[in-house]
Amino acid sequence: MFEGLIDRLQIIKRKVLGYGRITGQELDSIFKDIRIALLEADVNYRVVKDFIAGLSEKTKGLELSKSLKPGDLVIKAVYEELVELLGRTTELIEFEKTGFTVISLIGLQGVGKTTTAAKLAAKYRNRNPLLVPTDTKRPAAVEQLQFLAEHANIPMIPLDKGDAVATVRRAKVVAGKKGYGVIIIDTAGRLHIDETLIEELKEIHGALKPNLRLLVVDGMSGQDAVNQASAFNEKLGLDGAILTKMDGDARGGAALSIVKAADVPIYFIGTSEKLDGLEDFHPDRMAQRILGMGDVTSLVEKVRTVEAEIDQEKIKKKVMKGELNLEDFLEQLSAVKKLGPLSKIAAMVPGVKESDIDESHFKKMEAMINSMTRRERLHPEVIDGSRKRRIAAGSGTTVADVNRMLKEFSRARDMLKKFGKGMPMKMPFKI
Ligand SMILES: Nc1nc2c(ncn2[C@@H]2O[C@H](COP(=O)(O)OP(=O)(O)OP(=O)(O)O)[C@@H](O)[C@H]2O)c(=O)[nH]1
Ligand SMILES: [Mg+2]
Repeated sequence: MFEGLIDRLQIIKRKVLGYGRITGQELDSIFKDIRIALLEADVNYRVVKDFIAGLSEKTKGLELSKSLKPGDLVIKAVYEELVELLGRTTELIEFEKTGFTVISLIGLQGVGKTTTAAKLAAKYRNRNPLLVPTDTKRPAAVEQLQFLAEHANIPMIPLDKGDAVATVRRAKVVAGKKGYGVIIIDTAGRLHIDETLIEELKEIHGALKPNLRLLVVDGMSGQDAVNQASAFNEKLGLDGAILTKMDGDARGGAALSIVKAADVPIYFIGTSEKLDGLEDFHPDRMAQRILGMGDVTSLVEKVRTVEAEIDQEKIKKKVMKGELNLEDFLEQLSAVKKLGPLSKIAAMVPGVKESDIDESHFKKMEAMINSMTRRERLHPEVIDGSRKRRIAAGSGTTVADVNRMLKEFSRARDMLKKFGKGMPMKMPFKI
């Protein structure tokens, strides 16, 4: 997967890490190399343009840190842009808590819909899946799904009177009666996206509304994947994509373009013809793979640690000037949360019992701050009555909760300012 791109980026990486100093001239040459590498991997040119713009933005303040080599910072920036390009976070299927979750697999001919339907069913075997064929044109299509279903030992509903819509209606009834947890619809493919295909899919989706409409695309199809995704997205509305045949010589274009250019997140990748050849898609791990595993992970960690120290210094200064805002607080909260449950951490402090800590209090605060606009976080004084009502509604709290939180916040900020000098950074709220 992505061999050509990986090789090229390795060469660029070595060059970048070798620089003792990086000025505008070196950066321009690095950007040029990266641009070529991405274009050769068949990444969409607009995506490449935005990638370089993002990179250039991220590398502006390079001279800021003295404890890091400039090359480290550039590679970390490339890594972060790559993660961004691939969708940033891992997409997880949100299964219905009661009843069934419907997943519809759509896509052009031969991209791997039927194979992926069986793979998905096998992956979520413990959720009691049911496979549903809807390809009425090609008799072999149903046989293929039947064969895979038997092989995987997953139930499949037969085609109802050769009618796709009747079949999904029946699947709905059967699933309700027998308690199937996931309905996976395998749809018919076409050589091109035409009106009959779209109408057929609309009818199927009208009869059984999918929780997830996933486009299956051939990972080797490069930028064409973007065209397919944009067209299907516009006509049917997509929730995500599955990229198949990534075990082949996919250059990277499809995976690296589809999220940004077609606004479709990647849920899974197909990595073999076999039933277990379906992997969750992790943007960060994929970016590590593309940039050359191991060393990139430790490099990024190192840069992040130094940057976190710099941030802490900044926060301390803000505290002393009484300039702490709710955005800083939210950042602190998430940083602490990464360490584990707050109650466990606080319990390490002598004299504090685990039961003294009210986790829900922090969760509430986080929800409230998350429901604020950036302006409100930076300048809490603009939060008036109607903003408070909106924040309360958005975070599932009450206006009284918002008032309490704001009051606690300003009291803590003022106190910290008074006593801040020489004091270590503490949670600005009582626990
Ligand atoms: N190597 C590899 N082959 C795959 C993968 N996914 C599917 N295939 C193969 O691709 C071919 C087509 O797969 P199908 O599942 O029949 O594709 P389809 O989209 O259902 O095709 P139609 O129903 O004709 O539109 C088969 O030979 C599969 O074995 C994958 O992730 N890796
Ligand atoms: Mg098929």
